[in-house]
Amino acid sequence: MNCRNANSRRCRPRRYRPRCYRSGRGRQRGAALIVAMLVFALATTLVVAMSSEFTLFMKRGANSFVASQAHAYLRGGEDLAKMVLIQDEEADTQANLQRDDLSELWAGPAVTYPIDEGGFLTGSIQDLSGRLYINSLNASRSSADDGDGGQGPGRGLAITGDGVEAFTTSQRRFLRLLQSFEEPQVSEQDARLILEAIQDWMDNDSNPSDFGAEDSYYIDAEPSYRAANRQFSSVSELRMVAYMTPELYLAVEPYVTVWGDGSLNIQTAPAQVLRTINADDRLEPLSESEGEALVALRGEEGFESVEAFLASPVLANLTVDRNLLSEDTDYFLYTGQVEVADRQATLYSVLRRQGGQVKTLMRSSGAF
Ligand SMILES: [Ca+2]
Ligand SMILES: [Ca+2]
Repeated sequence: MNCRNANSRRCRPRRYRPRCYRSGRGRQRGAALIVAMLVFALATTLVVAMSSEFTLFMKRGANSFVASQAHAYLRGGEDLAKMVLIQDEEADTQANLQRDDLSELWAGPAVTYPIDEGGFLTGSIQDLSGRLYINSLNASRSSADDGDGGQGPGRGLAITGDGVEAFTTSQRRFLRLLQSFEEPQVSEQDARLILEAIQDWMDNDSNPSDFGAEDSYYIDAEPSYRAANRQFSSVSELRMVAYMTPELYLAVEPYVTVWGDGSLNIQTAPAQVLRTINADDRLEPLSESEGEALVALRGEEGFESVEAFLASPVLANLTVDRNLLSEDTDYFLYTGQVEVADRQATLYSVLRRQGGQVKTLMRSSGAF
């Protein structure tokens, strides 16, 4: 190069350029990479979130479908139970004998049906009149023992310390049931307290009886609550009543009901309930062996009649109130269980049979 003119542009020394200035393109490429990574991360997050949402949506849909399918099977089982009960009523009418005992088809063991999708449907029927009806426990003697099933408006008596005659037939049977368990053991005095608390729970005032319990008692509970001041709508309400321990509730629950008219079907009642039928002047239950003897005497075919039941060796020498004893029923419990897609569901249906029809009074997957 000819550099005769030092000022010539060509002859000027090159300017020093900072190194970082020289790598400007590299910086831009780095920034672009970071942006690309951010976009990728964002997109990945969105895809994962959408995938989770979609999976959740699919699971919800599948759960809803399986639940609907399970419910449809259970309702089908309930319809089948109604058909069986209507057939029984027709057979009773033809035989001119209104009677419901454990030899009849409806009372048979649970039948299990396989279902197409895999899994099963099973169902059974129980007589709710084989249990003690607790919604008559609030009735006074004047309204309960005149044959109205204890559903009169009368307030129960203040009973703690009263004699046996103060109690209605239903109340005596309930007091005996409370005392009939090997575990937990309940004394007659404690049984009276529980009965009194039940009466306060059901009556329409907030004035506690001598040993009962009203709002003033339950307000101290954690969380606090109030007495219902109405009849029980579910046996599970008993858990809320004063002095009813969880252990005693579990013992009592299989033998009581809120459905019925107060009559007790001697043909279907289990031994524990039959033990509540004792001499009128006794508040203690029959012994365990006496209860088992009554079940053995009943056999598969049942007692010939209520009179034959009262004349049985266990009861023959006792004065027992014939009132509220029956050998037929209008109230049944259908229990259905189904398994679909490895998921199980249960349905309890309270059924009332009357005049050639069976109506569903309540459906529940839990307490009834
Ligand atoms: Ca029948
Ligand atoms: Ca009350």
